[in-house]
Amino acid sequence: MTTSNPLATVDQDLTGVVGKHLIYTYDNGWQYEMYVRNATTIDYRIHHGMVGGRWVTGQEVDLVRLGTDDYKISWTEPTGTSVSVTAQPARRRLHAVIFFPQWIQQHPDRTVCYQNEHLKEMATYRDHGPTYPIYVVSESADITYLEDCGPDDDTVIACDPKDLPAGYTARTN
Ligand code: FER
Repeated sequence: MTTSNPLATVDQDLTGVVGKHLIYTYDNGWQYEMYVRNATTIDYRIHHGMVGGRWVTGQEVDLVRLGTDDYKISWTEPTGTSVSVTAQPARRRLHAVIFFPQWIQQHPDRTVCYQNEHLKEMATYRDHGPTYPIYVVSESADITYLEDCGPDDDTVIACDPKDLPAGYTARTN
């Protein structure tokens, strides 16, 4: 699908975000890790929060540049959760709106896995619902760790969060 870009006046140079690996903590305490593999794909791990322990590779996203240091990354998960993240890597801030289907608010544990190995199960849960009322989470975050790994590196997000070395998410730079 070709998506029309409503921000055609902003130079769509994505080099300020593609290849970036970030660890961030939302103001509500939820801690996430994202690797922007390329202009259409992210990998991520969730370290703390409602669905802590969940991780995903190769999630397709819509990525646009809103301004010099402002990028919007939006997608819908196989679970039916939709997410829109506005990232400001240079400012080391980020804001997300997460739209959880009702069944995830009721049973968050059902999504805590390496999702890529459970896609059929996720589709069954998603189709069974209930979807509504949607649980909307709107939160800002501080980026506590930021590095440039370059694009399409399979080693950045490659294991379960619980198998990471001690102190992995506590590193700051
Ligand atoms: C994020 C917020 C939410 C994020 C991912 C999600 C990778 C996904 C949530 C889910 O599917 O449960 O910042 O970054």
